[in-house]
Amino acid sequence: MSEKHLQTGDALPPYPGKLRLFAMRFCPYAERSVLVLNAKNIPYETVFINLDHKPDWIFYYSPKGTVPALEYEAGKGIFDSNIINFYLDEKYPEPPLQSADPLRRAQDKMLVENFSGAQAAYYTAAFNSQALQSSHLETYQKGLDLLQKELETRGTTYLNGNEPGLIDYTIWPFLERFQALPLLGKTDFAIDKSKYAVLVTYIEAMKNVPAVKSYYLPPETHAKFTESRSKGDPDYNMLDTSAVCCMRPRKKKE
Ligand SMILES: N[C@@H](CCC(=O)N[C@@H](CS)C(=O)NCC(=O)O)C(=O)O
Repeated sequence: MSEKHLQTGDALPPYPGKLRLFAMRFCPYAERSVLVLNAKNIPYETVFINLDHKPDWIFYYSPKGTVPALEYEAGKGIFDSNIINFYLDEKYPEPPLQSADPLRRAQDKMLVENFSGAQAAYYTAAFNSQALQSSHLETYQKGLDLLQKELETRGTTYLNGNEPGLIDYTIWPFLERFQALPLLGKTDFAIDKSKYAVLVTYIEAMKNVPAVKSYYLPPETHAKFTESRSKGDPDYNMLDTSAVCCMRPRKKKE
C-alpha cells in the first residue's frame, strides 16, 4: 500500500475492480473503516488524500470532501465512517461485527454517542491548545470512566464480547491517538495505569487484534503528525517510502 497522499491535480488511479477506500493515513474516522474491512478480510485498495489540497474527484464520492469514503462500485460512493461500517457489516455478514440483540446494538450506539465528548476534548488538546479549558479534561476523563465502567459491566475482553466488533473498531482509533497527548505536553491527559487498569488491559488487547495491528501507529508517530498539523503544515506523506525507494541516482554526463 502506498502511503502517498494524492492532491489537487493528481489523477484518480484506475478503478481496481474491488472496493476502494478514500482515506487519510492519520484520520481516526478513516481508520474505523480500515479496521472493519480488515476484520472482514474484504479485498480492498486504499487511496490516501491530502485534505489541504483535495483532488477534485474526491467530491464525486464524498460531497463535503471528507474521508473516509468507500467506492463500492466503479464511480459510486458512500461517505461517513459509521454509514460505511454499517453498510459493510450488512453487505458482508461474515464475521458479524454486531450483537444479534437489538438492545445491545442500541446500547453500543449510545456508548459511541456518549464517548464523542472525549473525542472532541482530544481534538482540542491535540490541535487547539489555546482553547483548552479544565472542562475539556473533565469531559475527556468522563469518557475514559465511561469506557472502563462499560468494560467492567460487560465483563468481556472487548466491548463487543470475547471477539472485537463494530463498537471496538469505532472507538479504538481515538484510544490509539489519546496516547500521543502526553508526548505533546498534555500530561494531564495521560491514561493513569492504576486508575484505569481495566481500560489499559483492554487497550493492550486491542493492539494485538490482527485488524488493528496491521494499521496501528505508535503514539510517537501520531504526535509527530499532530505537531506538523498544528504548525499548519501537515506532513501527510511522512510514512511514504515510495519516493525514497524509487529514486535512482542520476547517471553522470560523460
Ligand atoms: N463524520 C465523519 C467525519 C469525517 C472527518 O471529519 N474526516 C476528516 C479527516 S479525520 C476530514 O475529512 N476532514 C477534511 C474536511 O473536513 O474537509 C465520519 O465519521 O466519516
